[in-house]
Amino acid sequence: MKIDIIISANDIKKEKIENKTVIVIDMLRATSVIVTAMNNGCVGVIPVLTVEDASEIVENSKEEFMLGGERNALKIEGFHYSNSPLEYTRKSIEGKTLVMTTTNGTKAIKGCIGANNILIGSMLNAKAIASRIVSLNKDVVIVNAGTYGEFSIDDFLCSGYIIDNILKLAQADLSDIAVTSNYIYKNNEDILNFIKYANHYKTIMKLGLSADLEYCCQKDIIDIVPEYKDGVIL
Ligand code: 3SL
Ligand code: MG
Repeated sequence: MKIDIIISANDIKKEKIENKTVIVIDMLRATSVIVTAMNNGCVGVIPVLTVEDASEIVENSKEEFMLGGERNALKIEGFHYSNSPLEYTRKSIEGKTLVMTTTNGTKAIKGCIGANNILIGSMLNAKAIASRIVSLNKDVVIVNAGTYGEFSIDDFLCSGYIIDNILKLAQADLSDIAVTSNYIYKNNEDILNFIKYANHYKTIMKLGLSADLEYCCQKDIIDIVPEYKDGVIL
């Protein structure tokens, strides 16, 4: 099994993900939200690119949807929830379908259409992701959402942790960038302490959302692997 990394949603290339298992990571905060919502009984998450796309789905369906996501890290006007994983409690999301749009995370997920399997990863479910990867036994590309098309320390460190878990279960042939992310994780196992250097960490901190940062940095508190298929994450 080969493991490679793509560093941002803007860098996804069709030929790099075709026939591969893809893990999409936006640990701050979109994929942490999805993993949390699904673990708390959310029926499914429909990722969309724009606020208009989200409104269109809601207007053209009889089904009741919850709307979640962010622009500039803040709740979107008229939406039920922001992009804080702490809002997606069992009480708020159980039995509901979530339509979600975020700046980088949902763009990365939709950009991976064409891959064999599209798994939703985060620190929260890293061990579960590793087990799934080993059982699928296909070449893997870890797609970091990044931040506004740029490399983001947080997603890269999370990739290194997931790789670490895969290597505990199976042998893998790592690309140079995959080796580097694993090396950086190995030397910085305290995630919160290292991602403080990330620009997006500073943005979230400035908004007073330190509880989100602490939550998203926890390792393996959730044992599920959401997967995106045919327009919905289940
Ligand atoms: O860009 C995204 O998808 C978001 O996760 C960013 S934020 O953490 O909600 O600002
Ligand atoms: Mg992010």
